[in-house]
Amino acid sequence: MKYVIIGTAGHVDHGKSAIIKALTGTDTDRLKEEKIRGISIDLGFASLSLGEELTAGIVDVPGHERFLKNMLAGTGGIDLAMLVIAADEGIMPQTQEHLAMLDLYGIKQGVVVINKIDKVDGEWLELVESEIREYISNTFLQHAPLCRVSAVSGAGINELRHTLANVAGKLPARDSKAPFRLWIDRAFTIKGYGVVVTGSVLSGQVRIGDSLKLYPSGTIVRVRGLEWHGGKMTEIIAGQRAAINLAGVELAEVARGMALSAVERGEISPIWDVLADWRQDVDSGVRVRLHLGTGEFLGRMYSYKETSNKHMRLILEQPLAAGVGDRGIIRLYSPQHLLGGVILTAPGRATRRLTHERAALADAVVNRDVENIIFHRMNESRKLLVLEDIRRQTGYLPEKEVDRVIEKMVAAKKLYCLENHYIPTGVFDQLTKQLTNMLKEYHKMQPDRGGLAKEVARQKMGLDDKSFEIMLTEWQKSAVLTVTGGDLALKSHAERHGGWKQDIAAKAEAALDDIGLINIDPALLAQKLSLPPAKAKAAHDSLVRAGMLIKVSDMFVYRKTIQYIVQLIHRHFKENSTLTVAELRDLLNTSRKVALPVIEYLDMHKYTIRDGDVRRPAQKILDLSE
Ligand SMILES: Nc1nc2c(ncn2[C@@H]2O[C@H](COP(=O)(O)OP(=O)(O)OP(=O)(O)O)[C@@H](O)[C@H]2O)c(=O)[nH]1
Ligand SMILES: [Mg+2]
Repeated sequence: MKYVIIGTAGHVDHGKSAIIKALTGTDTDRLKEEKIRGISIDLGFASLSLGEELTAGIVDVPGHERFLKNMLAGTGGIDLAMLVIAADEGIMPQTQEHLAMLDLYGIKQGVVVINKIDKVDGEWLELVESEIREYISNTFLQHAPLCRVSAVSGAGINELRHTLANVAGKLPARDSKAPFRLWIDRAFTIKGYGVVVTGSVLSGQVRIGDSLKLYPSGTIVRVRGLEWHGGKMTEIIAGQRAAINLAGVELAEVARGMALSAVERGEISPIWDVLADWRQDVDSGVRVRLHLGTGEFLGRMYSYKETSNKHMRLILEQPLAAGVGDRGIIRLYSPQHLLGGVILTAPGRATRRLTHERAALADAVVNRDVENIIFHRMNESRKLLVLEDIRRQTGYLPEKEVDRVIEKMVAAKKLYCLENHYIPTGVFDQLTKQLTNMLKEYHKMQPDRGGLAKEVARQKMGLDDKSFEIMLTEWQKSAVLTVTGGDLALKSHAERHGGWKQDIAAKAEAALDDIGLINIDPALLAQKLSLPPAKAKAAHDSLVRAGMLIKVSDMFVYRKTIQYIVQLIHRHFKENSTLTVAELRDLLNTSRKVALPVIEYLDMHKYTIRDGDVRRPAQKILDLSE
């Protein structure tokens, strides 16, 4: 069975609802006020069987200009438009306005219906029909079939049904393999069931028990029950109208204009880049109403500094959850004139310039060019992305298609795959080059340093932690660089520097083995190892990092010297029960200024324990005695 959604359109009172009643028997004007005033105010719904293999869900919209907002909410998700024009009145303002809206929403198929033929004579009818034909000749309805009916007498209704079946039958079915998506057009509670929402399923399918994401809040809800035109279902697919009983949400949290989405789909942002199709001149900064899905969203439109008003940025007052390629209608905030339509190309970025990448991305979105949508989004993000992230950037395109394209891009070396993360090869090569140059420069400036601190490099490159770590692993694997103690070095430098470091350590081993040398600062080291002063600091640092020099207060003491000192005081405690600072000073043949931090170091490391003005042996010394 194929399912399509048909939407009505046309001027107030031209007989949209009457035709739906004649076709389906359903009165779509369900509100009391609609009955009293004799006009449609809100959306109405019906089901129309168009054959054994084809069923249409119908969204009947109001024609009165005051309820245009409702018309726009109903029209966002339709496949096929039925434009109704009363024979006695002909083309009227909302006939024109609705037609423009349908066009901007990207609706491609329609049927034109001349209604109320019982009210006019044949001559008049010919006149009206030719007027209509001329009017639609340069719109998307130029090849649309035209039916003459009377909803009251029933004349032409069967022909209309056949025509609808014919046109709808040729439409490609909505993709039920794509991620699930539905814009909510009604929300209410039913006693004993709880919250129920209705809407047209734009893509994908939903089953009882599924989890869905409610946008824009992001709340995860569960599908407790499903109905299709009043009948209980276990599954509903794209093109059907659905009533969904939801668990995990209160009525106050759901309303028309929100959407239900497959959990891992949809991007949410208050700023979106758009491609606009204007029907009127607009100034940058204009306050607008965006109609998208079933919602109306307030915001402002801004032009990019360097372009015409084709590429624009939409800054909304609330975050909008949408997918790339979504189409919306733009009206002036007040008065609510139609300004034009937009196609969302991507959530906005913090720049007022239109980058080459963004312009190319917009083209790709309009052409539904999956590979280039992926490519340009990834190029600008400079991040490693997992499959989920990439799929999300493709809006509600079918997952299988997206995955296939990614595979193809990896095979063609357009994308590089690192531990299940992806990055455009060009971007990765650029980053490799950037880091290599940065290290080259650093090694030139700091030849005696082991390398550049990892964190400094990461920040300079503007990469997130995770991406940087994964790339580092790759760079180490491919021998671009080495990582030692948190420092990055080019392989050649690391080898040279490693040799030099070993050299220093070996020399230090011999030269520092002297109890007389307690505080070893870079100057003393330079003298002992005969190093030029410029290299002394780096050599000193490397000995500290290697643990050969130990920081004792603001002095640096050779590791072996500390062992000597421990032995000295161990011997001292064999004959004395206490040790004073002055005694240690004499034992070490040094000054009080040196002896004091040493004794504090011994306290801290549990060789000695302080008792008033004297020290007594602590555990580690006592252990030595045994
Ligand atoms: N004579 C005649 N009257 C019709 C015909 N179709 C509709 N009407 C009448 O026209 C009036 C408006 O019809 P609706 O079906 O409510 O018109 P609508 O286009 O749905 O109007 P809105 O939803 O308010 O825009 C009603 O009084 C209908 O009975 C027709 O074919 N012939
Ligand atoms: Mg109506």
